[in-house]
Amino acid sequence: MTDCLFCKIVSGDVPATIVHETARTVAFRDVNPQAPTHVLVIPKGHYENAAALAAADDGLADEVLTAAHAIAVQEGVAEDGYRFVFNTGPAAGQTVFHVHGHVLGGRTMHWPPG
Ligand code: DGP
Repeated sequence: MTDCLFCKIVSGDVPATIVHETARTVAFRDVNPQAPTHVLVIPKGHYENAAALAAADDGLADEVLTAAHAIAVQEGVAEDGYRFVFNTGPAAGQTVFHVHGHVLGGRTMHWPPG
């Protein structure tokens, strides 16, 4: 999608700090980190939200999940624990409508989230 910020990160038109990449996923550091580790994992293809990604039903959602755990290991937060969050829809706080999972770690997380 030409008008999508994260599609522009995939294409290299918008710079980002890439920390992990596979054939169909890419992960980069969040510009406004909420934890010592805050990485966004996305499919390279454009899907509006987690529901659309799940509906793709071609294993891509699994690849995003697998990438998230690989990032947590790479960032050194897997052992202590990390959070993997998809804000899905405006009421949940989604502001960028190219599906992205937040990998958050490196500090104690609280529940319930705000
Ligand atoms: P969400 O609120 O779940 O849609 O999360 C969107 C995230 O995207 C938010 O944590 C900030 C991040 N973000 C927004 N613009 C940019 C950008 O240009 N570069 C990077 N690296 N992250 C961005």
